[in-house]
This record gives sequence, structure tokens and C-alpha cells, in this order.
Amino acid sequence: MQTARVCNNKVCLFTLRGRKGNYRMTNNKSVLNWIEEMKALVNPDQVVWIDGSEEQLEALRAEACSTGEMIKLNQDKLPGCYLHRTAVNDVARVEDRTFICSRKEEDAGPTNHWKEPQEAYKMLYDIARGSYKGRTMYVIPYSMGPIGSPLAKIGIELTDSIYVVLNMAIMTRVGQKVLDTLGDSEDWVKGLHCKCDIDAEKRYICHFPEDNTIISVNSGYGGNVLLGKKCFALRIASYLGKNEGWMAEHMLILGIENPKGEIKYIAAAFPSACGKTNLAMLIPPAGYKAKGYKVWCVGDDIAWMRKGPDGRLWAINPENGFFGVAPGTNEKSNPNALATTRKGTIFTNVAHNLDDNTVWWEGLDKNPPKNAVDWKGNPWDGTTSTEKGAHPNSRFTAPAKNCPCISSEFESVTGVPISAIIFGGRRAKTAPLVYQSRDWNNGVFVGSIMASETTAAAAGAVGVVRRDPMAMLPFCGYHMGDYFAHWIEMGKVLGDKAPKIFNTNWFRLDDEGHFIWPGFGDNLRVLEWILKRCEGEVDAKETAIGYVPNADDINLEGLDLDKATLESILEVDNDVWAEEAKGIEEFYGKFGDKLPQELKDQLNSLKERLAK
Ligand code: GTP
Ligand code: SPV
Ligand code: MN
Repeated sequence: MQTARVCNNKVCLFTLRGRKGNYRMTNNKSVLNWIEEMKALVNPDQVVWIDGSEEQLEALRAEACSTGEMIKLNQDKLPGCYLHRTAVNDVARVEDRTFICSRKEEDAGPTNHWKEPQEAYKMLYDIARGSYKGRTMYVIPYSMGPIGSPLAKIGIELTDSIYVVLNMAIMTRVGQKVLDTLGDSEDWVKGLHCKCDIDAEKRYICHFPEDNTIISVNSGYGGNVLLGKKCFALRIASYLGKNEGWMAEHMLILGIENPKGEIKYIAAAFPSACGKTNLAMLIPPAGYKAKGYKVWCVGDDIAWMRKGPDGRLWAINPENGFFGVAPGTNEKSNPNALATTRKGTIFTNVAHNLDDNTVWWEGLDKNPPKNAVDWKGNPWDGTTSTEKGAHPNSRFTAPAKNCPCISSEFESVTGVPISAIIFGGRRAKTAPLVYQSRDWNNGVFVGSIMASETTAAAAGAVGVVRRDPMAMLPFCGYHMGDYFAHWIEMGKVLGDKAPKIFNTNWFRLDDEGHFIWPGFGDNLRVLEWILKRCEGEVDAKETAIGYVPNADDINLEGLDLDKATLESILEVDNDVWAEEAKGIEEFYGKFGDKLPQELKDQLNSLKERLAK
């Protein structure tokens, strides 16, 4: 980085734009004091403030390429695109090493790992101490949500990784404007990231909700180190939301425009790698397109929601880009996502095609490259190798503005009004294609009992069914029982303006292990039913678990799926659900006194209905 200058003066904060001397990005004392404290701890060779300028980012890209941290891809085919490979032991979130460090253990609850805060600080500081020696400290001021939105919040991440800087510059709004908006305020979230030496044994992702602080050490993988994302926008923000009366959820947000030009918004919570990005960007089936239906993406992973002046629930996407799963993304499954990744994108842990310096992943097309390097960095021949070219949790980091179906409301400071909330999981059996909850509290119950097969998004076994309430099991920053209570409370606050709550399951398997429902774009057929239910335009069949569609009310036009097959995935088997109820009861047992009475009542009524 030729333009960088080392600066030892405490307040001399230069940028790479060539500004010299005492240029300061902020006078905010709480920010400057904390940075001094962290600087003394980690001992960097220099400090570089990220001002958000393209010149500075371009200099950092060049530096990352010069050290091999990133590879510049074919700029004709993939302009502004780069490839990065993480360490092979550092490819997913590490739930076992993720901690909520609330003062009281009880406040972290039974579903989180907990560490006593003073002990945690000591342990983390011991690991972090001196770890920036020979490295640069990058200071990233970032906003979660459109800068200046009443729903937005500000954080500062310190990192010794250019990869993190460049990803944060895609995933969030970074730079001078953020600090200008912050002014003298002390209301911001501290985030310290230290790569250290990527020692898996000393890897910790720790959250101090009472201190608005996140510390992440010994990882370089997305969800562990892009601290604005899961750490802030879900774990810290869920805690803030509980205290301030709003919600931070692991949800996509999409708008469905009908042929009359009216747009209705839906938020949906599915566990990691269970279809949020795909649903958020779906392409309507031909018949719907012809009629004039359009789908607009507001967000694919996180929603911050608050009661608006009109009493409805309004949502923003706090992110500015997509950190999406690469494998399986193709021209057919998600052309919008694919198009989004064709420029200005950082690919992580995908295969590198050496013939034309592009990227490839399983499920992109049927022509794997012959002359390639796999995600581990080894020579790879996709036509003969039995190894995977891309890691199953390989990802793209792409700017939201690239998305062909990005919503015109994406930058809206007020967000969008939510008509329906969907919970969904990956379940081979048990859960029907779609059902509607009986009312808000029953909907909270439906969210709380979500179960899904685990995926490669987190380290550990894949394909094991586990309870993942509201898709927030790994992301709730406080006691999950209190979180359920907060959901119940939000229902009271919203009253009859509350969104209707549904459950979907795109993943039912037949006896040969094939998906029964075509999924992807065809999921719009289910969303149409959901919106009709919200408007009271269509009837439904009452079952023990909620309302399921009459098969005739799901539009199958243009689909190679017969009514009998559809009926088979709309069926609710009371015997299977009676077994399920036992599992729910056992799961609920974890929460003791913290389980809201409303949910106990819901479980009891479910059991009664099943016994009938
Ligand atoms: P995170 O970014 O990890 O939070 O995940 P996500 O929920 O955004 O997951 P994503 O949309 O990337 O889905 C990943 C996986 O789900 C891929 O393997 C997709 O092929 C698969 N998938 C998505 N939608 C569908 C669907 O409708 N049907 C089927 N069968 N698979 C789907
Ligand atoms: C998830 O795992 O739910 C993700 C990817 O969205 S990460 O940012 O790694 O958490
Ligand atoms: Mn996610």
C-alpha cells in the first residue's frame, strides 16, 4: 500500500486518500478512547481508518492480492471479483466456541454457552495481547441499516484482516458518513477481531450484551468475523430489541407485487442454508410472470422489525450485501443470486478454474473445470476427482445493489410493512408444505417448536434434526425463554395489526429420497396462498396443528405435480405429531420457569386436539 503512512500520534488518523497530518475521522471520545485501549492491547504497527472511499478499498484489494490473501479473478468475465480461501479448519460458524457473556449465567439461558464476563475478557485479552504485531489495525465504522434510519445502529470493528475490511465494505455501510452520523454519541457497538494464528483450539466468538461488545479471536471465516452480521445484527441486537421493544430476527424480507401493482411484504425465518436467499430472490413461474407478478428482495438473512406509527410491524434489512451459500446456486435455481455475483463479489472457498481464472462450485453447472484448484488450495480435476471442488459452506459476498430484483424500498429508512411471517425448516417428513397458525400466540408456538436438519453452515454433523426456534438457536443473545416472552409481548403490542404467522417446509422427501415439492420459484404458489389467507380471500382446512390449504387452492398450473401428490404433502398425521409433541415437551423442559405460560397452554391445547 504505497500511499499508507505510519502514524504514531494518538489522534492522527490518516486515510489512504493522501490526506496527511492531523486528519481525524471523528472526535468522538468514547470511540477514540476505546481504540487507544485496544491499540495498547494488540500492539499494531499502524492504524488505518476505513473511510469508505473506492480508492482506499482498491488499494486494499491490491495489497491483499500482493500477499496472496486474495486472488483477482478474470476481470472481463467477473469484473471486480476476487477469490479467498480460508484455513481448512475455519470454514463455518463454530457454535461450540460461541459464548454469551452476560453477568448472570441465567441470562444467557440453556441454549447458549456462557462465560463469566471478567474471566472471558481476561482470557480473550490474553489471546489478543500483542497479536497485531507486524500487522495493521483497520478501524471500520459501519452502520447496520441505511445510515440515519431510526431503525439503524452503528458499530466499529477493529480487525487485522483486509478480507474482513473488504467483506464489511460490501455487507454494511462503512466510512466517514457513519461517524458523522454517530457524532458524540456513546450508542455504538464495539467489535474486536484478531486473526491471531487461526488456532482452532483458541477460537472464541464472545458477546457481552450488557457492554455492547463483541470479541472474536482465531478465526477468519465470515459469520465468526464479519461482526456486524450474526454477532451484532442478531446476538447483540436481539438483546437490545428485547429491552427496547423491537425484534432482530434471522429472516429474509421479500415483496410480492401482484398484477395490480400492489406490493405485500413477507418476512421468513429458515435456519442457516435452508433457503432464505433463494426465497428472497425467487423468480415467478412462467404463468405468474405472464400475469404480471413480480418479486422484490429487501433482504436475505436478517430483519430488524419495529411497530410503526400506523401500528403495523415495519422491517428493515440491516445489511448492505449478501453473504450467500454458493453450492447449488445456478441459472435455474436462483438466476438473480447468480447475476448478483457477476461483479464486485468476493468468493470464499469455491473452486478456482485456472483455464479462464473464474470460479466454480457444485451445482453451478454440469461442466466442472478440469484444470482447477479446490477450496483447500490443492490441484483439482473436477471431471475425475471424488473430492468436492467447493466447500459445502462456500459463499459469495455480493453487493445488494447488484441484485436484479432488489426492492426499491431497500434504502428506505422506514422499512416495509410486514403482512405475514413464515417459519420454516428442512424436514424430510412430519411438517406439511404449509400451514397457518391459529393466532399470534399459536404462531409463536409454531416458531418455538421449529425443527430442522443441520447444514454445513455450522461446524458439526450435517442432517441431524434439531430444534431451532425461530431459526435463532445459534443467534439469540439472551435467555430463549425470555425471547419467547418477548415474542408474546410483541403480539400484544401489535394487536390486530400483527402479521399472520405461517410455517412452510419445502424439503419433504419421497421414499427414494427425492424432494417432492419442486421448490425455488414454485414456492411463489405457496406464498400466493399465504397472502390470500392474510386478505381472507381463501378458505382452509383446520387440523390439529393449524390451517392447511385445500389442495385446489394451491395453483399447480404449469407444474408437473398432481393433486394427489400435493395432498400427500399437505397431510397432517396426528400419530406422528403426537410423537412430535413429546419431543416438544422435552425441549420445553429446558426452559423451566422461563417458559411463558402462553406456550405451555399452546402445547396442552395441541395435545388435546391431537387426542381428539
Ligand atoms: P444462510 O445464509 O446460511 O442463513 O442460509 P439461507 O437460508 O439463505 O440458505 P440458501 O437460500 O442459500 O439455501 C441453501 C440451500 O437450500 C441450497 O442447498 C439450496 O439448493 C437449498 N434450497 C433453497 N431453496 C430450496 C427449495 O425451495 N427447495 C429445495 N429442495 N432446496 C432449496
Ligand atoms: C448462517 O450461517 O446463517 C449465515 C452465514 O448466514 S454466517 O454469516 O456465516 O453466519
Ligand atoms: Mn444466516
